Amino acid sequence: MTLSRRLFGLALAGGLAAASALPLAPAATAQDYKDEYKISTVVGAPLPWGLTAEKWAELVAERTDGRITMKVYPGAQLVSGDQTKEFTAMRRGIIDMAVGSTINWSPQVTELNLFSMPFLMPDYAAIDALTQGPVGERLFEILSDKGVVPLAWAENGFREVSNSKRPIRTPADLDGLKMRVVGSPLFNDTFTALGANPTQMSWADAVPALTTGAVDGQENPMSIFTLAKIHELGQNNVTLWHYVADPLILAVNQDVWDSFTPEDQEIVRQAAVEAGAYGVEVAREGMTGENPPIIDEVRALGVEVVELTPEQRQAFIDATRGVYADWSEKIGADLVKQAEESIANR
Ligand code: X2X
Repeated sequence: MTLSRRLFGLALAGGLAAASALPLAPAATAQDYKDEYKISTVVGAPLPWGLTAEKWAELVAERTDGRITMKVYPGAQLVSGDQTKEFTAMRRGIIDMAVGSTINWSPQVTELNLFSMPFLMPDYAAIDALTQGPVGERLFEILSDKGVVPLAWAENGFREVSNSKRPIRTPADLDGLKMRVVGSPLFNDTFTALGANPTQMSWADAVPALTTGAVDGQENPMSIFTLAKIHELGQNNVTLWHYVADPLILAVNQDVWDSFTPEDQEIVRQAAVEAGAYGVEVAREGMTGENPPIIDEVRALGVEVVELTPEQRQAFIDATRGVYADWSEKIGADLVKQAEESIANR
């Protein structure tokens, strides 16, 4: 609990007369602001999440007349590339703010594994049903209890699988493939259930591992695949299986938040909401519709793109049901049920 909240609690307990005698927490004033607030991201512009972070900083600078200067630090450089430490670093105040993936924060916030449950979300409307509904609110409450202030959602996207060996059409095609994954052990479990050989590493380590062939494949949104030129690393097979999607969360360290005046808190929050909405829009550009343009774009790079039939996709769903059941217990069966209901009613 922050000092101001503790004092507020005391004031309530002591009644108004006593409260007026209490030394109140010093009100935040703009004079106390830092010269710069650091926003952590894993990948920078022109990727959607770098664009989201930049938009957030730009709107806040404009609307506070420069009182609050936010700067984007991509490449998870504020945590030496170790992206799964980002949440802890933000909670401890080593970084002020982040636009972070639910995958990277899930080692510390178990409930965020929800979005990594294999084949939970069939389409974009399903992502929205979670982030914009009661499930999203509940997840934000959980984050708030952990010393960060979540403000808005953005998007990395549906994660598709690529590899250098062969087209993947059935779970058997993944047999023995060395796959780079990141996040919580849920990813190890999913790829193990599919017969692959998963190994955890940060994005900073994944690129060299793909280059040398230390790993055969990876999974990431198509925006990262094309803009990071993953096809140039020998990844010439992509299967569009939409097995999980990672939203991004715009959040601020609690003490940094408390140091802002209420007026500036409102500006930072509103700017986050607008930057997040913009981020979702750019993340989905070229990815939606009957024939998403991204497919032709990736094929034009010389990559074989497999689009699964519903029956083929079902085989992957069936092969990962055990993992889904195990992780429902870990995440919280009632939260998973609420998510399934939100998706069913989308
Ligand atoms: O490392 C990844 O795969 C990335 C960039 O998508 C995340 O940070 C989750």
